[in-house]
Amino acid sequence: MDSKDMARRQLMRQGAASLAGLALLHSHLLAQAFPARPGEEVIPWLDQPPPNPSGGVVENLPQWEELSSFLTPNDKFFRVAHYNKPVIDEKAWTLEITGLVKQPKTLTLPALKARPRKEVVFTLECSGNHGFPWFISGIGTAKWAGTPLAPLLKEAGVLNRGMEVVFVGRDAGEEEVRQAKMPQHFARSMSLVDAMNPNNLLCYEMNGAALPQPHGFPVRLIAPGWYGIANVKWLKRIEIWDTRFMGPFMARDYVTIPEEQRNQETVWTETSVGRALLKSVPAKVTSSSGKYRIVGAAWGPSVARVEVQIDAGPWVAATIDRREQADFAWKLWSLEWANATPGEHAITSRAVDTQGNVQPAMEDPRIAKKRTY
Ligand SMILES: Nc1nc2c(c(=O)[nH]1)N[C@H]1C(S)=C(S)[C@@H](COP(=O)(O)O)O[C@H]1N2
Ligand SMILES: [Mo]
Repeated sequence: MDSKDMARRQLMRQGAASLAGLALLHSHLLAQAFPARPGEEVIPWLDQPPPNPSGGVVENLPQWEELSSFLTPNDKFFRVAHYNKPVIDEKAWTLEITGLVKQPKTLTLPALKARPRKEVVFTLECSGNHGFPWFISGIGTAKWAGTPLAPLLKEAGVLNRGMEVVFVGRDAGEEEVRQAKMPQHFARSMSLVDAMNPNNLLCYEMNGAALPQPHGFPVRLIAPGWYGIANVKWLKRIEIWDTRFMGPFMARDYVTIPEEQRNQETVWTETSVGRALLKSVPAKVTSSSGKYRIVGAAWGPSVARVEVQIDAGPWVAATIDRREQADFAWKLWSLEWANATPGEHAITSRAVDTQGNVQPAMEDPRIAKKRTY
């Protein structure tokens, strides 16, 4: 992909008159304190992404310039659906827990809601985000609520040989494997150990509202720390298996293949998309009474700090907003841009984790040599 997607170009012109000519986005958002401030103007990026060509698979991508709150409102949250988008009658809906269990279960929505409730603030990113020039905002943060998965699996009594937990959605499409065509439900799996993680929720609420239909109504898996693909929507069945599950979203479409040099040898390793990685973006530049500010987000495991580079200048530490934080949520950051000059500028951010690992640049072989997005 193009490095411009990370180093956003930014046009600045001298004087309030010409600034007024630039688009002012969503002025109703300006009332909020952070990351938007009263009276400030948002200066749109020059390198806007091209139109979304995905034909309804990826929908509702926000513009980064709209970022104005720690939680993403439901109607601004991106959506991905690979098959159909089932509209499910909650009264007829049940969730089955089946396969290698002593006590198979069939749960209704009221039965799930009667169980202990837990909330998690989790930033959900599609692993394809930043894999295409048009796909740079496939990420959002919500407060998800539901009931923990692990106690239900315990009650069902997973048999000793059970090692894989397969989450099956109600949505389905036709798949072809070696000339054999078959309808398949959307499905993803996790090892039993990963599935038993106490953070995983059978989620029925998003930001205080019933889980919206496009996000998986009535119930989806929320697996904090995992890429979007693991968070199966429109849940229908949970199956316990004694072999690895190899569906298309495990072993075909959502795989990562980096090319590595090991001594004199070139090696390609293929793994299934799993846990979120360290990333950041500059989201927007604002101006207020002649002062410029850069606001962005950083996410992935244990972000410690964020640094920003303007054009070819030095890397400067941004300030992380510590008011709203959660283990599995993005961190919002900002940087006052002193001595901003008129003209076009490139702004790049990088996150650094608590171990000192630095988010790789687009030119880094770890990114540049990936054979998949
Ligand atoms: N049943 C089902 N679940 C699914 C998908 C899907 O197509 N069907 N898409 C996955 C992908 S690729 C992503 S990125 C997330 C997106 O979640 P959202 O639509 O709530 O943003 O849902 C995941 N869960
Ligand atoms: Mo995704």
